[in-house]
Amino acid sequence: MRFALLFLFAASCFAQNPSPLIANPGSRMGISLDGAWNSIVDPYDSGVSSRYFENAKPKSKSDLIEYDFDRSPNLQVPGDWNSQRDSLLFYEGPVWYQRNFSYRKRPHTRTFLYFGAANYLARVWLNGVKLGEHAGGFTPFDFEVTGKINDGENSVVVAVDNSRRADGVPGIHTDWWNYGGLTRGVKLIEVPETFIESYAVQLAKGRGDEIEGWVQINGTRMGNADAATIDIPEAHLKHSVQFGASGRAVFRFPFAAERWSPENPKLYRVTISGENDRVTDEIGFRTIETRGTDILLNGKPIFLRGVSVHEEAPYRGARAFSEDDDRTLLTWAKDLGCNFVRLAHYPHNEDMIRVADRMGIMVWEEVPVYWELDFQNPAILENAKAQLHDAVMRDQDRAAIIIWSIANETPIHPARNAVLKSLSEYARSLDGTRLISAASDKWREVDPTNMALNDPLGEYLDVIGLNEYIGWYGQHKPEDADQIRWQFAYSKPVIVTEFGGGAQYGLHGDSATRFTEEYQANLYEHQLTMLSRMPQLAGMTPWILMDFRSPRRALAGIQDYYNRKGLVSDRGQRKQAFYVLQRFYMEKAQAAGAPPRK
Ligand code: GCB
Repeated sequence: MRFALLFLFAASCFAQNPSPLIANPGSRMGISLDGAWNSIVDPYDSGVSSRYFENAKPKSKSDLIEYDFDRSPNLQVPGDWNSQRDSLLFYEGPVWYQRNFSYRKRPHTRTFLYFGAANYLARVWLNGVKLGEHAGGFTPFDFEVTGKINDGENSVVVAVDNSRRADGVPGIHTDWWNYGGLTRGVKLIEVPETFIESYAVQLAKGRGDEIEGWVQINGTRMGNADAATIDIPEAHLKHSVQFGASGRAVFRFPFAAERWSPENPKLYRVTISGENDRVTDEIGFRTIETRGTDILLNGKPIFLRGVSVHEEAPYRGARAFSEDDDRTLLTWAKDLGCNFVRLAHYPHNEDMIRVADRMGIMVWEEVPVYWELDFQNPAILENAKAQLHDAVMRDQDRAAIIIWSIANETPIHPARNAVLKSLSEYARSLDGTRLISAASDKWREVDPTNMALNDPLGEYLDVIGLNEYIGWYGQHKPEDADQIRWQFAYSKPVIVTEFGGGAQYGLHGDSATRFTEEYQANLYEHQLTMLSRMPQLAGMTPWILMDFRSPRRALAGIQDYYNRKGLVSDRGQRKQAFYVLQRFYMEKAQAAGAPPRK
């Protein structure tokens, strides 16, 4: 009973909106609502009782209304609020956004209000009527507004609250900036009455010569809809399949695709049509699997030359959101010699994955199941599942994504083990074509030169992620790494998903002095010596490409609220360690016979 009540409470707190999540929104008829929105900062959360959502105006001079969106300052959307106004840099709490827009209704058209992301909790009203709520700061959501939108003038109000919460995912503690706001774009999307909601078109697992997938339609004519057609004109391929009663068409057909790879990021134009709707996408085809301790891309072992990346904008200390930001970060990764990035610690914006697809960079995508969460609370698993679901639905057609990661550095205990087991099973049920992983830092020192990772989570994963900071945190010096050996409880491929140390760009000294570029470069030298001897190593994503804001990093004059473990500063300056890793990756690439493409 107690459990049932808890669950009900949890479900109502984190109710994901019931609206279908429209895939590939960029290909849809859309009206952008980006730009300047009016904003009211509401630290005492009084906006609901004061009915800000009505956007009311005094009707007479004696009317008392204690807010006025029109006279309130603007915030740019997309964008976090923290970097737009000095007084909001550390702000955590609700901020109300409002804007007017005019709309022309069209017959036989359904309209959705689509948000790329809002951190963390968003409550949304259209013309004073509540559309719903969404929890989770990094995944898209939409609301159908077909019967609610006015033909003419409209007002949309969104209360975005980035308060950290014990029942949230992530929870109270993170090592990144809690950027709040409408951090990604907002738009109206128009679709036909019966439309293609989502689809998966990928090479079948273990088969390089067959496409496997499904198309889901949504609408009034689902029961008697026609066939779905998958059309790949360049390959003269057209395949039709009947929709089932639930509006789903499942297919499998032969296709000898030219494979997507970092050396040849080939994308095909694919058109999916059904009923009166059609969607076009650019899709790459590749296989990804493991064999023993190897990761195989298109059937061949590949070493993942990676780096970890936060969704932090180069040059401006803000949440990244634009294709320009994405391209800058991925170009730096490519210059470093990478063929792989770990997009930590939450789903980055959709364009990031599309740019990676085009640039030929493989991607590890992650959900923010990070550090200690309240794993006893059933709401945590439901929330994590919802975020994973929405990330998979958004990105499942991107060849670049090879790994879904379900967690980072979570403490070992039975409730956590059970939650992550469920989450791994859920990930496989959503997408059986990719590898499942998670990063663990729960290794132990067997003796001063032998380290062992024995996290029971390993049983549920295809690939083991190891975070270790030898030479930075703990007693070891960077040089100690030369003697250290690793053993793993599971005979699976290992990616060292984090190692590194802090350095302030331009700070020089000897290699024993913390925060100098020399310290960091020396640490990388010794780490790379150690990792080269790691028997199961299939790749690495050192921490991290670029310095990023973090409220935990207070050391004045050096950190100034930035985590300085970047290989590149937040202004794009390359530290010495960048070149150490670059040399290592160039050698790796040459040994594999595939020099990295520029
Ligand atoms: C970690 C975390 C990462 C931190 C990093 C650090 O283990 O996974 O989010 O930023 O260490 O710099 O301490």
